[in-house]
Amino acid sequence: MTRKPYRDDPDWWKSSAIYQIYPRSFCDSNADGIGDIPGIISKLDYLADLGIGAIWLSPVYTSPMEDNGYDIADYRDIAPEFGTLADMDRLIAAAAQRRIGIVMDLVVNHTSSDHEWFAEARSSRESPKRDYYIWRDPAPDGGPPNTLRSYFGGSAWALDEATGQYYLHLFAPGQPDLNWENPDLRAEIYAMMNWWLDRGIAGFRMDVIDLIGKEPDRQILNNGPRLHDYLKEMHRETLAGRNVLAVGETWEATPEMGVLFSGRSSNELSMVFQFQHVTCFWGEAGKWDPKPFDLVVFKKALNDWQRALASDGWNSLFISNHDLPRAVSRYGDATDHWRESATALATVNHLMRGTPYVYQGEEIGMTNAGFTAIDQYRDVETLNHYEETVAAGGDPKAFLAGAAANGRDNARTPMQWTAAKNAGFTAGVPWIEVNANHATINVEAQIGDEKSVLAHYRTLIALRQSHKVISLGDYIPFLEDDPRLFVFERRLDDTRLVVVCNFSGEPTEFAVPPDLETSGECVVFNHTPRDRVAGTMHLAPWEAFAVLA
Ligand code: TEU
Ligand code: CA
Repeated sequence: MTRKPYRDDPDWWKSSAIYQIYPRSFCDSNADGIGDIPGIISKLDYLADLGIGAIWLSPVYTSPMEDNGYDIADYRDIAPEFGTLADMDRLIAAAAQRRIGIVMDLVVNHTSSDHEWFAEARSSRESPKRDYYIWRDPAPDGGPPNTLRSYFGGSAWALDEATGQYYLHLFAPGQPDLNWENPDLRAEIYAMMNWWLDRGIAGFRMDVIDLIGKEPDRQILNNGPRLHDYLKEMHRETLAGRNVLAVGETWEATPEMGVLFSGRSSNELSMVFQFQHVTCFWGEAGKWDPKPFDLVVFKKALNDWQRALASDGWNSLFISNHDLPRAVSRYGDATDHWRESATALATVNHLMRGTPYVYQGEEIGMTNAGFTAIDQYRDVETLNHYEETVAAGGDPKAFLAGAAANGRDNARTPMQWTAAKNAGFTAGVPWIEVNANHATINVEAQIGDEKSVLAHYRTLIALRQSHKVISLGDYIPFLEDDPRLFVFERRLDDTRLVVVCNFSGEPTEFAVPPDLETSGECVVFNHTPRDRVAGTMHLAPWEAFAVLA
């Protein structure tokens, strides 16, 4: 096997898979019911064996945890429930020994209201830090300055009674938005980023980064006029000359914008997380109102990004994260074809062009939480919207159905390590319920099983490292209007990789287009190994395979 790419290669992230850890739910070392950094260190051999090149660590900084750490009170220290700065240094070093980088979550659209900047800013209108945040006078009737809504429900403006002005919070009231127009604020953020980079981290995942150029008076939030100026400045001041990965979370990015963020001469980001393949299945009332899955719509979203970034720019490939439902529940069939659909989804996701991300537990096919009552939920977004819905006379049952499909806690139940009590996640009482199906879906049950979901992920990750056609080859979609088949080809010089997947629970006939016919080596499969793609093929439910020629 080729040596795993690492930070001695500037493009290491093009042939690596990145593993996302949601620390609160990964592994608890001290029985307080909350996952922590020593717990992560204890699982590094598991992650090394999976073959990943880096860990994206959701926030571990000091925080009152109103939004599980996405509300940061001190960017340069660690929340006590997660550990200490010394633990963090140990994690960086222990990961580096295994050629695994640590990518920190950078949450700089907002801080916690407990951050010292905000305490100073709200102390008086004359405070030198006042302008680090976004303040407006009340409307003539004393109400909020405009109708902007928070993503977590309610007005996006909160009144600070002492100083008589409103501050902007696009998320919870405890998450005041920073004012990126202030150059001193920007300099403080870059200094903090360099402080972390100098500690040896491998890069940043940048939370809602497309919001930092907002113009709240004009109700412009995403992709504000100065966004790209800020990102270029940030790159110059922090990332330039270091072989680090920078991935921006951009909910509103279109494929054209993807090139602006990640193109060679942009000097902004390595890549962005785009969400068109997620939001295309949200209804009129948004995520609480899910639409049924439609493969043609799904392929169009993904294929459009593949096409737009074919010669410049770079894609992130992901089907789940800590804000989304579990992939096998959302896109697959967790009931009747659990293993087949989990492996099929992984096959297409990992074999496209870009950098694949694996969200903790995805590699063992973890499923949605299955919560039916509001008191099972912990997520601020879900709880706030529930209250808002009920207060407005909405139907709580309908809301709970939406939350069961798309609520963020689906991804936040504890990692399922074993069949034992609490899934081996904690010896204490977990902060959120463990999914009952840990009795059958867990790491221990899959670790020695060649047919497991886990083994399939290991194979896919290794293939990317050893075959340039996967990391760098062109992407050519086939049968784009077919409602069941997800088929594409990758090509690099004379090497071809043909990827075929039956995205349905029915046996399906596949009439191979003549220009796709090939024979070679079956490098990955979830049903039967196939070395020929030709004629009319009969695919089993959720069958997926790839042939290298
Ligand atoms: O998420 C941004 C975001 O807008 C969505 O996740 C949002 O929470 C919702 O699902 C859309 O309806 C990022 C983080 O990933 C998330 O965990 C944080 O809560 C949020 O930013 C605030 O920092
Ligand atoms: Ca703990």
